[in-house]
Amino acid sequence: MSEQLVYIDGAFYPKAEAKVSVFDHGFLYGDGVFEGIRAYHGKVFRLEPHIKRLYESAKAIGLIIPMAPEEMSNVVIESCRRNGIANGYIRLVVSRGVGDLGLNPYLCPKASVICIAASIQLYPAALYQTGLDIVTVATPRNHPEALNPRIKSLNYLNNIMAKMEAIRAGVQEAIMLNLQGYVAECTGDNIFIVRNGALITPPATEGALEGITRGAVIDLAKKKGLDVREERMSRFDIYTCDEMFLTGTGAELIPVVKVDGRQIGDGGVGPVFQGLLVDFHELVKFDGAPIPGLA
Ligand code: PXG
Repeated sequence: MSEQLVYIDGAFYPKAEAKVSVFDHGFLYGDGVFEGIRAYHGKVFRLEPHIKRLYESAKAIGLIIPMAPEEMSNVVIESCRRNGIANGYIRLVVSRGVGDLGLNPYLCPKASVICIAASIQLYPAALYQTGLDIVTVATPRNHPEALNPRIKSLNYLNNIMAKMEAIRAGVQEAIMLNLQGYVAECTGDNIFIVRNGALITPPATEGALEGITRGAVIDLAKKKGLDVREERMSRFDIYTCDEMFLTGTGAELIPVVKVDGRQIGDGGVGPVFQGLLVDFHELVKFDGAPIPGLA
């Protein structure tokens, strides 16, 4: 295949020339928002909700995106088309843009839009069969009034610190609690448990991003007739649940079999998870915005 092309502010550049300024406030301050999106079978999965979340994140931080949502959708589709990405990962970034060496975002005249269409593999394939062993970490999820976790901002230090704690503890992922001590989410994934037959996930108000994969799983579970609840969750609920799994664009759906050294359920990958995984793989076959020539 020819060289990867990256979209930056209206034009496509070969990977080696795809550069942004060191004065961009996305780089200097983590001032910006982003989306991680998947393409499956020549279609961009749930593109519209991703674009909606991007614009909401931007609005929440007072960032004006210099194009309409429809145009942004076309940037994503065109990035996939030009790079021949039928199955892959798209990173869409809107940064505050170039400014000076001060915090003031009002001195950045124009936000920058960047789109990278590539591939991703987050966890080794074997972990999807055996399940993850994870821990709760001491780093709490950001307070919503400091930096709301519903904003998918370029400032991921809160999650990165938690991820470091997990890795130093010898596992791959971390459960982050909110400041009240209730379960929020993992560093880049939402949390689901199956408890007494119900599928439960913490509500966004407990400090979780409203994940697109989470939304898809909720839709699929409701279609199956499962009792789905967005409910405050404590570690007790996790320790005593029957099944647990994580959802995210990168990870998709991945089972969890051990938390804080405690076996979850019977220690195996559960039937509710397995059913939803099959449904998810079916869903991505048709649910998406077609990429011309690849769909
Ligand atoms: N919570 C957080 C904090 C996230 O960053 C999710 C939940 C899941 O949301 P989606 O919409 O993806 O279902 C995310 C998303 C990576 C990577 O490289 C991380 C995400 C997405 C794609 C790649 O670690 N996080």
